[in-house]
Amino acid sequence: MQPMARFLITSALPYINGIKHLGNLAGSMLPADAHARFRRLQGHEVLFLCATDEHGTPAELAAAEAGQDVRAYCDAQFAIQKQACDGFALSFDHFGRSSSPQNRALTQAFAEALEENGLIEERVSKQIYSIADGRFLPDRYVEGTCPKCGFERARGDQCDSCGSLLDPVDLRNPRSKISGSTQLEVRDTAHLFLLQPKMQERIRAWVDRAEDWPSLARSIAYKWLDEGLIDRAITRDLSWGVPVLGREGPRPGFENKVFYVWFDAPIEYIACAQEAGVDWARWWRTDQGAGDVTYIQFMGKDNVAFHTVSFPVTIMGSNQPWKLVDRLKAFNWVTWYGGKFSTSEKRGIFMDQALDVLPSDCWRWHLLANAPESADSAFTLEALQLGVNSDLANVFGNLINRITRFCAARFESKVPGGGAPGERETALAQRLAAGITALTAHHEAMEFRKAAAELRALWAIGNEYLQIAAPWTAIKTDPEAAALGVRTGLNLCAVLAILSQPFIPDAAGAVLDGLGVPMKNRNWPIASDMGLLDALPRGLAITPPELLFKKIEDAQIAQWAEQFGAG
Ligand code: B3M
Ligand code: ZN
Repeated sequence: MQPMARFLITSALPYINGIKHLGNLAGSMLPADAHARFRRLQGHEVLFLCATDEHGTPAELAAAEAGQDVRAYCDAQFAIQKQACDGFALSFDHFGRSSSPQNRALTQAFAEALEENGLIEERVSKQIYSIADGRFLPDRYVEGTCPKCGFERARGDQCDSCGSLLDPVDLRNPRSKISGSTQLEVRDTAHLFLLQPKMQERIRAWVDRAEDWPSLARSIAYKWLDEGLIDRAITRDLSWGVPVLGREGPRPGFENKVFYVWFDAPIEYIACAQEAGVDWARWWRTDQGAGDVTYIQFMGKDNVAFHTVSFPVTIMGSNQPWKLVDRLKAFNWVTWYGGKFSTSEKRGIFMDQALDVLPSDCWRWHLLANAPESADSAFTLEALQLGVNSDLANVFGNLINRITRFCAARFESKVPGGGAPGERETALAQRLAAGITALTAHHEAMEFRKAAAELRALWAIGNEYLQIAAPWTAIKTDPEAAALGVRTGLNLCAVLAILSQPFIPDAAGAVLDGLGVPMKNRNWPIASDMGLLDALPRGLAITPPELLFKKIEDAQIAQWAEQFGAG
């Protein structure tokens, strides 16, 4: 057994506005969960954190649209998202909220440290002021005609029609998104700027050392460094967010401003550990024990720059001993029938809808086995059907079903004694050992597609073994051989269920319950353990699990295609 290590694992924080779609799930929370489960099964100490990302203009706008106070809106959305995460068996040690008091205090403390270190500067810039609303308007609160293409509902930050990045002062016929008023003028206003160029060399030296990062993450980080970091405004004209402090109370001139959402959101990774009520400094402060922690982050590729450059600027710029990310797993997109999943356009399948039509394990298996690792991955209902019907129902489910039912019918539901392992069992044990070695390596490398392929192959050897051992035939002539086949088959099912836990925890748990495997014996097996196929005590009573996976019928696919607008 390798010595116990400590893993801090975070998933990108889902935005609060609206329940997440399967693309969000597949590109951060779900693989992070599979990895956290794997590391726990190996016996390591894990702290797995996620939270809702609650600040920013989209949250304010969504609350306004729902006619709700923004805090009440966030409370309700948090409850909905938490329930969906529980439904997918995401095993967070804590699911927090970036609007927590802990994050507010920590964000303000980081800003103070950065300012003391000469990395924050107050600057005056020009911004649109709405006379009717009595306030400055952040980019997305201004709408108008795109100066490039003439689209009439372009947002201040970007035109949704031609994709141009815009500055709100460039819009023609600008109006306030809050009141619709066109009584706007350009006024001077102060913002805090983070002087990222001063940190450029330190960040580059750190990325140079980060040899463990996958190439997607490193190349994105270098792209930003090569283009040159820029001074970045880290405050916004909003009321919902972390207030900007001065020496005593609000910072003068910043009474109606808060920190930019991307400034406080990553700090929530730390605050979340504080919210969790654990000894958070042991995980986050290298002067208080976090030096031996391996910190792994999971995220979609659009988040990589914020995690490899912006957040490290905050952390390193504080000159305080915070833990930095060690390994970073970035994902491409899951696409939906040629387009993108989209929350704003309600395109695709959302987490709550998914659970209404299929158990979470079916989604988990399909999404992890097709994780968008080296390229975008196209989601189709037909591929979902195939994965569930052939991998889960025909191969894994069928194996468990056949052997446990046969044991119930012919061996009084008890693990039989009798019969001595021969060549067939030795060959099986060797194949199993090789499979465990490969599967472990894929999990350690966070290669989810490869891990799924290896697991699928191991399920298949179970059926192959039973095909040859054929205890249902042997029982007529050679009860000892039948007993051996059943015992080996049951043990194999137990090992396979243990190995399946990171992917399909519910079904794996049901199998292990049925086989009477106590919790303490569900840990990740050691490949060289030659006793794996004879671990269940002889005479142990088993209960065949209920049907593990129901096949998906063509009619259901047709119905879901209609319901979710597929094709
Ligand atoms: N809220 C999620 C996204 O871009 C964004 C991640 C924050 S991680 C600190 O999908
Ligand atoms: Zn345009």
